[in-house]
Amino acid sequence: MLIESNKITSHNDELFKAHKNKLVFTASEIGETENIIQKLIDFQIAIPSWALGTGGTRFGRFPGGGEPRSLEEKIEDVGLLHALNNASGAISLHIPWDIPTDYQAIKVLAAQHNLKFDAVNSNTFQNQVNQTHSYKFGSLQNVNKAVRKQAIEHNIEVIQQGIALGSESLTVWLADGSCFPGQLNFRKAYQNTLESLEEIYAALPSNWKMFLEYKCAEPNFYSTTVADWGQSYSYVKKLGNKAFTLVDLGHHLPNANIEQIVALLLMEGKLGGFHFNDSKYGDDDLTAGALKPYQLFLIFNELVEGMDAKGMNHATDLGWMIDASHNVKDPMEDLLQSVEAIMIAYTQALLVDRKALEIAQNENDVVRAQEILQNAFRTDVRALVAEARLRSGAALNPVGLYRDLAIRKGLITERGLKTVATGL
Ligand code: AOS
Ligand code: ZN
Ligand code: ZN
Ligand code: ZN
Repeated sequence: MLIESNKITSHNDELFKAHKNKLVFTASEIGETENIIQKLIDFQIAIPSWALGTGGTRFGRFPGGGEPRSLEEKIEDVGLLHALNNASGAISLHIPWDIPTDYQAIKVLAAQHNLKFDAVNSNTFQNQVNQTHSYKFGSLQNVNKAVRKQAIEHNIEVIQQGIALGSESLTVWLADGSCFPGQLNFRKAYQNTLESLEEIYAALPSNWKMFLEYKCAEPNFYSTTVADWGQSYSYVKKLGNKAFTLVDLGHHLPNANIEQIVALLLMEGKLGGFHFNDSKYGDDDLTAGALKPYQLFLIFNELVEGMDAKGMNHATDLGWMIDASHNVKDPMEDLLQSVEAIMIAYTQALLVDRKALEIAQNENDVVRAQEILQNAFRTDVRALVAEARLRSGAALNPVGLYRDLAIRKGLITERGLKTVATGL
């Protein structure tokens, strides 16, 4: 299924007048907008291949139909999202869920949709068919060397797959840990994991990055071997300058100050990228910005400040990705909403008056500092985000157009009602 460009044009024509009025008003409030709009046009957020099917919980799954049945169809879905918002120009694959049969054809298909291949993800949290050893008691940490070897080889295989596709980073998320006190020698689990990661790291091409994602709990509920940013940092610091920490917003203990974590990792040159989502309890993987838009803004505030201080390119120097999927929404609409929330938070962070904030901080003017941040956060920047889409040929209202074109209905007609996306 493809969206014809005249459909986007007539959608935009219909909304144009109201949009222009709003844009003029926004510009009158904030002044210079051209710089911001260009930054928004450049900013792309990768879509994880596993988010295109309905998520689920361990209690049930309620698929909505028309889900992608193959890697090709996942690429087509991300292509649809990108056509609607021009901000989802990359797909992140999970191996072995997404192994291509024909690499050249897959690359051509992705290019037709203007998509790049973002980080490739390894999977040592599930046993795969025909696998010799089980990951029941962990993978890279395992007390059994043969299990570790199998997991290392899998990661190296994922790098090879990524090279073939033109990806330039590997994300490692480990479910490794323990469920009960006494089950694991923490120090030995750490050492085994480090040695395993070193072998994987040695297989990285020189232009590649390795992201080590941390997570406080789940599926192990007593300890996790890469449980928090400090632990991830301690590994990536030892591994070398191609290794970085990946922050998944849902992987922290309640009330963690994620923006401070982000600021310090960035300062240390060890922040690699993000998995955006939102949560109330744990790794809920809800739509980004659905619950805590102010937190999302505060994170971007640190990112913009820290990246600018280092002269980094906002669009390319960190890995931006969504990691969310849910049970009750159309996954495509959910992803459009996440991208929109991320773009809004980024735009608001660009509005922060840095000079005034610095003065307020140096004068210990707490009230002024808060007002500066909240003024930016409370500015309605949606017209700027929409303008960036308009200028790049995407839709002024992506979810609206998705619904008007009945895209889900079209996908169900094409693929059937009872489809199960490969993967989770
Ligand atoms: C797991 O909780 C992590 O967030 C992973 O990044 C990701 O969700 C997983 O690799 C997909 O199965
Ligand atoms: Zn994640
Ligand atoms: Zn997660
Ligand atoms: Zn998550």
